[in-house]
Amino acid sequence: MRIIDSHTGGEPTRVILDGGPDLGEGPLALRRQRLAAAHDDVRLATVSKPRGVEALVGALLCKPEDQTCATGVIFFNEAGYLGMCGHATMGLAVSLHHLGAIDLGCHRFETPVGVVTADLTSPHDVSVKNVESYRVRSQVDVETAGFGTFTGDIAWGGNWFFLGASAPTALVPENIPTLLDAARDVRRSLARAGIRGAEGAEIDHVEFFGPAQSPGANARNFVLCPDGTYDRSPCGTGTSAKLACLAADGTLDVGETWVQESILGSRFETHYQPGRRGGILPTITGRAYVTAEGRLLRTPEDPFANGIRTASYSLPAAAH
Ligand code: PYC
Repeated sequence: MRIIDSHTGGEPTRVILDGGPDLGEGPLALRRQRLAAAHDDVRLATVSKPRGVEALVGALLCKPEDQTCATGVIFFNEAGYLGMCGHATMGLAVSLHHLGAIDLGCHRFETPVGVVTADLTSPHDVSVKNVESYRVRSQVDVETAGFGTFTGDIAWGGNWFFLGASAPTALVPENIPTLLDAARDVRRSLARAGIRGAEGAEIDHVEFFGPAQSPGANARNFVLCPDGTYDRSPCGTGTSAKLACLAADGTLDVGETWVQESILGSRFETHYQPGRRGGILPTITGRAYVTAEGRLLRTPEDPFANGIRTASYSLPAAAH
């Protein structure tokens, strides 16, 4: 499989350009199901060890159903499949431009949860107009086994998030191990308590917030991803969910800028417009850089040809 790697605010993306499985025709959500059912080895071979790096998000290009889109794309990580992925959409746009496949300007990408737009304003700068984002519950108490009770909101930004009002410790890189433990505890506790997103969807991302540490930023976050690792970027879908909560609380106006800082200090600049179904349409702007081009090889005799399955991301099943 021919691949191109990039990072967005420190968070890696690997785009599969060709050599992936034929998923046939139909909606991207259906083709994502076919990928999961019949070709899950492709996901693991791409993002897990020995070829992948921690936190890597894979992006499989597919023919779009909507002919106005530059491409269709299915995002995944070591734990499974994502709905949308903000940082990876930026990585995808920058990578396709690097390869000469798209020009600077606006491009539509079809994802399993809807069409998003990437406006490439330089070879590295991208503004993503995400799918409609909304909050379903506010001020939900989650009692954890090891970190007390967290109060937070539940919102959709292309994936499902629990957005904790406060963090268990300061949001600095030295505290990442504690933040991971606490966020995993919240995720397990949400599952155990049966707290879910719309239509019973699992909440597989947990986000903590704290004060910003760089001038001009509004807040810093820490985001636990479904693979049990943390997002090095401020998380495009997580920031979309955050904007939906701020909008629902009436604390951020239409068009007003919100600068979200990640645990590493990388930043997304954002704003929103009203959505059609009562939610908001977020625009998330960040920078991505290409890091490698290559081919992934699978040798039939290699016992790890399809990646190494680790248990680190089977979080909801873990018991205390
Ligand atoms: O940027 O939306 C995002 C994202 C989701 C998981 C990792 N990054």
